[in-house]
Amino acid sequence: MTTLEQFIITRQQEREGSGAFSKILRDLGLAGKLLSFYLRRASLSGLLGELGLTNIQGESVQKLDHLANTLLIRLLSQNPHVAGLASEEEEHILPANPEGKYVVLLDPLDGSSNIDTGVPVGTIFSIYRRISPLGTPCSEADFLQGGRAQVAAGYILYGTSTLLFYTTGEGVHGFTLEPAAGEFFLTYPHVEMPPKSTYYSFNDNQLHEWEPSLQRYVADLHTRNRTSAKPQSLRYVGSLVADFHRNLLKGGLFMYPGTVQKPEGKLRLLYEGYPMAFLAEQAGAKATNGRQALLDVPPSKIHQRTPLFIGPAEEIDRIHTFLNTNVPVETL
Ligand code: AHM
Ligand code: MG
Repeated sequence: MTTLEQFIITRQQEREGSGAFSKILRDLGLAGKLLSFYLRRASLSGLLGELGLTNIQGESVQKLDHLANTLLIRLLSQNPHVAGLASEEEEHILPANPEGKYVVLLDPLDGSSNIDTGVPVGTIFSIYRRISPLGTPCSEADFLQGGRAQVAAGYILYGTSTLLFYTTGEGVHGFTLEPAAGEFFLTYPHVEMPPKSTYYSFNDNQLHEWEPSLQRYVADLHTRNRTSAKPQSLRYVGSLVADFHRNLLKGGLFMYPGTVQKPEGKLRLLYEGYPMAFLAEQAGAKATNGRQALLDVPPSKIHQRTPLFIGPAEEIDRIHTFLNTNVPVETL
């Protein structure tokens, strides 16, 4: 049995790393343990419901959103290796330790609409090596390096068990929290997404607002299902971490496209898009904005939004064929 800590330390020794990066991952694991503890008792501890504040995204802040954000920021800003943080819940970047080598981006509690109902939610993280000079306060440019510059990304899923999945560019590895021991154990080494889609996950309440070529793709998906020996099933939780995680293990497409009104979609490029795209590519899958690989989309601001298409290469390529050519209706 390998604990997260042992796994991180072994990898650090192999790379002759300084240990700085490992300590950040360890803190993220600690935050995961604490948040898992609070979430499981939330309805008993008066932690459900709205806080009465609105965040930078214009969304109502839930008490647990606030708790997760505060806990992660406190924990990580005490870490001497963290130069600064950016959070979906914070308007501006938060400089931490000028001597730190890394910056961390967070979606502290993803799936806010599910928080009060006992449905799985998650924490998403992404880590970059700073580009501003050591010894100075970090700058926004450290956070806007683009998806390919991520040195690590991952998520913690608070579901039937608490899982931590991450990548440092050497595959995706998953750990399960054993609450009795208070340790994450390696349970999913080298995760690959199955190449065939078993599931599709999207909220189609705005389908009439999607571009016609994407509506044609959805019609194609249903048509294939009518004739296929193995039709794909709809599964949509409404928590990106949970939806992505299921699709990662079982093979499935997740998409959150833009609409005529909001072509940029809902999800955030830095806090949700890039980290999930890094994990997807490392698991042999694809992630795009419908036009290009998401990791190649240049960022211009920290709270930028993006359409997101993520899943097995075959399914994503099919979507691209629809989006980028005019597939005649009679082929459907
Ligand atoms: P959040 O960060 O405020 O929780 O919003 C992001 C969430 C994702 O987890 C999920 O994929 C999506 O919003 C669901 O949106 P919708 O309710 O429109 O289907
Ligand atoms: Mg989110």
